[in-house]
Amino acid sequence: MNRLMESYLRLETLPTLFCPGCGNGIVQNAAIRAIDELGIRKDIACVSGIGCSSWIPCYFNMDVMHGLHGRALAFAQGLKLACPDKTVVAVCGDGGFQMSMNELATIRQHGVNVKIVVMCNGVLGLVKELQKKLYGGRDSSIDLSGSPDLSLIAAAYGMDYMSVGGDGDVDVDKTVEAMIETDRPVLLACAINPGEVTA
Ligand SMILES: Cc1ncc(C[n+]2csc(CCOP(=O)(O)OP(=O)(O)O)c2C)c(N)n1
Ligand SMILES: [Mg+2]
Repeated sequence: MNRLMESYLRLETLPTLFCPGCGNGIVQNAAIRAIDELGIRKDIACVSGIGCSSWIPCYFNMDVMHGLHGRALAFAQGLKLACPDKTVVAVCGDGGFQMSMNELATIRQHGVNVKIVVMCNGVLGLVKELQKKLYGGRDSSIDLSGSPDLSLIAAAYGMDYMSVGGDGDVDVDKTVEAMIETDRPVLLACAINPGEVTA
């Protein structure tokens, strides 16, 4: 692990629970590089819900909060209203995000400048992982293939939209940086993989 990652991660919490090849680590590392590049470690706070991707900020050695499944957007707004000088980022799984998409209306109505990262692996990842480990891989009710196009959801709520991972042509670090620097609410969709559970 390089020095930058060592200084930003809570080493006692490692290794991460991410499955090999899932992509959560790629976005996590890009976020660390972007935060370091912008010099905003003390000015940023990350809020998450429950799920594999919701662990992304939990490994950060800075202001973070691990919330409840589907509640990251609500907590992020409360935090932003209480601490307007903070850059507030909500990290959501695609399952958790869809449990509270209605929060986008509140964000719009009150002009709450939060950044939303949605990790799109197309499944309820943590549940899939448990089913694989405990129930011999018999998947049940974890498929999110009916999910909506998040660019249209963002547009419907008048929110800026960014994406990474879809065409492999986007610089993840620069996109995360651009999301943080934009002075409006942003929805960043990260296309990732379900990953391969090893244990
Ligand atoms: C209110 C509530 N419902 C269900 C669960 C069980 N649960 C834990 S993680 C999870 C799925 C998370 O999926 P997603 O948000 O897509 O994140 P991922 O694990 O794929 O990154 C579920 C349903 C829970 N913890 N709380
Ligand atoms: Mg998911």
